[in-house]
Amino acid sequence: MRLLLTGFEPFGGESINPSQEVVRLLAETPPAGAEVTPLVLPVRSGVGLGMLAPAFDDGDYDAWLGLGQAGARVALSVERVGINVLVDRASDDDRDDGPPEQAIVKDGPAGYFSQLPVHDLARHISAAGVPAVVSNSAGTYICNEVLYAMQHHFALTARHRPSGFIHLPYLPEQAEGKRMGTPSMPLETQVAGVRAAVEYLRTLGDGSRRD
Ligand code: PCA
Repeated sequence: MRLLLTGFEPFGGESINPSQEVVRLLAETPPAGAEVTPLVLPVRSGVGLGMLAPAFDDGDYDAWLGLGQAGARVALSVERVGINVLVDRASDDDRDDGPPEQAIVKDGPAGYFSQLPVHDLARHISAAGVPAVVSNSAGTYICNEVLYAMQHHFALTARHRPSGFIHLPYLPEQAEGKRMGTPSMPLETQVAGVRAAVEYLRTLGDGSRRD
């Protein structure tokens, strides 16, 4: 299985993003039977359709797994759905009705499910000893955008690819200095969890890739 594994650059004043570290480490020592190509994306709108989808097509990968940081989470969160909403947090537009929001794809479907069996995947990660849950919201920022954008891209071309998204907790060094009780998870544990996820994707087999 040839997997495109993506993470994100640090954002929101952080100097590290767990997804970037996990992607790097897993690409260095991938699980047997998986060829892992790492790609670290900038945290800005438009990156899903503008950068990630073309990179996937260029490499003609069998599968895509996106990773990103979700600081409030206590476990690896296997995302069920991407919705057609983008809230531009980077905007400094100080409006009474909150930050401006827009559709990711104008007149696009309201949402797309991940093309992964999310419960089985979360169970598989948990069985490897790493806390994992199914999440019903990937938020309304760039991680949600790339999940939506990739499924839209596959839908337009009627392709089935094992593809989905996992949110990762903060690393311990990120939680330090934040509000007491801010959850975090050591990097080795996060890597073990994503390794289990990649192994699970591999067991889905090449037969799950359909054009
Ligand atoms: N997390 C953000 C964007 C990049 C990242 O790592 C999110 O959850 O949308």
